Amino acid sequence: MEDKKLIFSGIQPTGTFTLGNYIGAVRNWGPLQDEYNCIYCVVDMHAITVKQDPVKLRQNTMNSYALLMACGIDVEKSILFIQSHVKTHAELSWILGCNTQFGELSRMTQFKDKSKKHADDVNSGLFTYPVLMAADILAYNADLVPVGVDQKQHLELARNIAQRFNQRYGDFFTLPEPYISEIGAKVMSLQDPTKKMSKSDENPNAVILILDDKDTIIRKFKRAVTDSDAEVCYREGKDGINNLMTIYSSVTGKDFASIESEFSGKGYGDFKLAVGEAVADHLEPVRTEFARLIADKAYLKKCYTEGAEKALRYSQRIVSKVYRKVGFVDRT
Ligand code: ATP
Ligand code: LTN
Repeated sequence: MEDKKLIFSGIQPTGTFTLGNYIGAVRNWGPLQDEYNCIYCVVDMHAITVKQDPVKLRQNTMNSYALLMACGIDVEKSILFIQSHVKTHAELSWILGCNTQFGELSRMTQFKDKSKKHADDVNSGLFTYPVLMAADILAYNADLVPVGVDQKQHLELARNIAQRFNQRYGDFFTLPEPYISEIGAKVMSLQDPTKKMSKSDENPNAVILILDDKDTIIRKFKRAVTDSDAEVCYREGKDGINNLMTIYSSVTGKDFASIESEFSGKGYGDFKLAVGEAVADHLEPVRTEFARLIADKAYLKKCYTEGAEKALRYSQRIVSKVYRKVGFVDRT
């Protein structure tokens, strides 16, 4: 790999990607490939921190892999792989876990939220989830991690773990920086615009899936919760409209001022329809490319096998050095 900064990011195969995953994270990953060395990963090991049906998990993992490619990740330019194929992540996770405090993990808001939501299964994997995430990143000594704003706290923890390791064993890990887009870092639910749009939302109308067809997308936007005045403008308290404006801006490239003038004197109905059409048109090529890729399982397999080999080769060098640093005896 050339001497460029290294990007690492991952996404869980917990379902089809939402418009939030797309705008906040995945759509930004493709354009980074020319400027940086990029490593991207479908984090199936993270997904099993909440109950998964094995058949669906396997399907969702394949779909997620193909979706990342359909969203512009080029396996010739980047390393794209499935987390469970690369054993170094779990190995490093154990060592990092021994350098992470119980108190630090207890403060993670995602853990608090998810343990409330899955109260019947507050397993230790859910608790140590951020340690595995730190291992994903540090196994490659990544410089930058493009994510939505909800992952910022996990990244700060990854930096703290790296820093602690460096203090204890001597400077080794790069401290990773979050890379968060200015617009669309938190796309909100269409049914409750104070809540993040999430793959695991039970209400299908709250979420746009990037494989939804045009009619579905338009119907969901038409039903989006807004407010009782009728002015399309970005203002505090207008969470629903602010969210729609953010979405519209990020798929059309128009700024808020031009969106406001485009819809001045028009009602919310016209605006919602325009947002729905713009999103559906924007996602059309992703849907088409996904259908092509998912039909070619042999090609996908070749891609993820090669991706895993490259990722293992890369991370093995780093994790072997970590083993030596902590005092494990060389096997050979
Ligand atoms: P789940 O509901 O299963 O927790 P999720 O929809 O939150 O899943 P993740 O796989 O946890 O998705 O996240 C993948 C990436 O998408 C992360 O970088 C995350 O920050 C980003 N992301 C998730 N939801 C949003 C959102 N609503 N707006 C912006 N970015 C988001
Ligand atoms: N926790 C992340 C997914 C994730 C990730 C990573 C993101 C797992 N490992 C490493 C960036 C870097 C989430 O999106 N929920």
